[in-house]
Amino acid sequence: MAHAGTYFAILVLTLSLVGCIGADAPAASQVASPTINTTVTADVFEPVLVMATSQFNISFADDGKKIYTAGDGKVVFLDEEGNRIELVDNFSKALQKAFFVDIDGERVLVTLGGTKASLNFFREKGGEWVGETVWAPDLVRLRDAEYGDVDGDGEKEFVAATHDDGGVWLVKRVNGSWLPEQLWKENGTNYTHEIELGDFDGDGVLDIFANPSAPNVDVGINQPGSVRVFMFHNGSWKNEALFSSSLTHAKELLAFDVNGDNRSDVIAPVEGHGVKNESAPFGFNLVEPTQLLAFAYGGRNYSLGTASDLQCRSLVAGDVDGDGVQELALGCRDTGVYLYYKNGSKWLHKLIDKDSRAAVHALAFVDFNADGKEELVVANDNSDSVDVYAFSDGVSGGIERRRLASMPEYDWVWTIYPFK
Ligand SMILES: [Ca+2]
Ligand SMILES: [Ca+2]
Ligand SMILES: [Ca+2]
Ligand SMILES: [Ca+2]
Repeated sequence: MAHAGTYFAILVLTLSLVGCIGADAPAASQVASPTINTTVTADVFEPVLVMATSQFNISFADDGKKIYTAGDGKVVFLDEEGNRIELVDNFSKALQKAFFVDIDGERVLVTLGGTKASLNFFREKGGEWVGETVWAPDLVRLRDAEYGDVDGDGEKEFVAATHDDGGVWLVKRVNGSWLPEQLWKENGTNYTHEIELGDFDGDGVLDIFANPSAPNVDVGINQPGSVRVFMFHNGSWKNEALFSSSLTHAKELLAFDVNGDNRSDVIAPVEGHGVKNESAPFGFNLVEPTQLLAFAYGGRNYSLGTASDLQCRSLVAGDVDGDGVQELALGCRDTGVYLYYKNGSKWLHKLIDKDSRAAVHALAFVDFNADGKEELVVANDNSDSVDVYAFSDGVSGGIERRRLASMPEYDWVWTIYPFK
């Protein structure tokens, strides 16, 4: 990781956001001017995690009621001891995602704006970090994006989800500019929450999974939605609904080969339904639990089990015991974090921490000590911490939790990725 240390020594020096190319480039006054905060005291900072967060500033009304005001969006880099460097982006108040991609052999940090829709790149150039906003449509929230070749022309593109218009977009590079093309649009109030890429039909080209829904409503209240797959065949886009309901929806998707046929399926934690009851735990009587459903090519569907929670909005895959078979971790709002694992052909699950709580409950699998067994990183926004869970003896063995870092009160972590 010596290289990463160098990398961040440089990052601390300077960071400026310049240049805007492509369609819908923002006006100069909209360009971000990120600043750096650091708590790092060591000479070399070797990050292991990159997180996208949104910060809320709290004030109080005359009647004592808390008023939440969105502060700056932040990219937070953490090392193994919980030291951090923060990249503060005042362009968008809530960063929805921060992740690294390889563009022409260059490692680029990509961020998504959640209060002013924007797709931003950060690159190291001649010892300085330079930012570039490549797409800033006249929309509020860019909720998710993935990077891959979904039309089989040999060039990767971004596939983005917007809350506005329930949109699914391609942002393709044409003659050096990143140009948007809208693949899906719903009525102006609908949201698309998540993009995943996987080869659904097995033709060797990545396909797009997305989940448009009616706009967000209160916890436990019905919100219709669908899970769709978009496939590029013979020069044109086709899409179909794999799941559709007038009662419920899923905020999260994961591309994953559930049935082992080497085609990517898509897993959706379809949200539960509750009735408000102030004296019940978490304020609800659960009527329908969250269901972990998987959809495969050819109309085959699978149930991986349920979670006794209204909403579970983070799902990741990793190998906790190093046997080459991936397990799944699911972060739920009120009841904790669950591990789903295969036992023969059956999926079983267990609750690994009933006290971890968060609306987003961002998760990541990371192999901290490179022993082939992945640890689970959990953003517990309720206790303002980032925690690491190690599985000492496989899926049925003990679980050790350690607190990696404390987070500011009222910050939300939206995504966590390994730095590598
Ligand atoms: Ca392409
Ligand atoms: Ca395909
Ligand atoms: Ca499959
Ligand atoms: Ca495993």
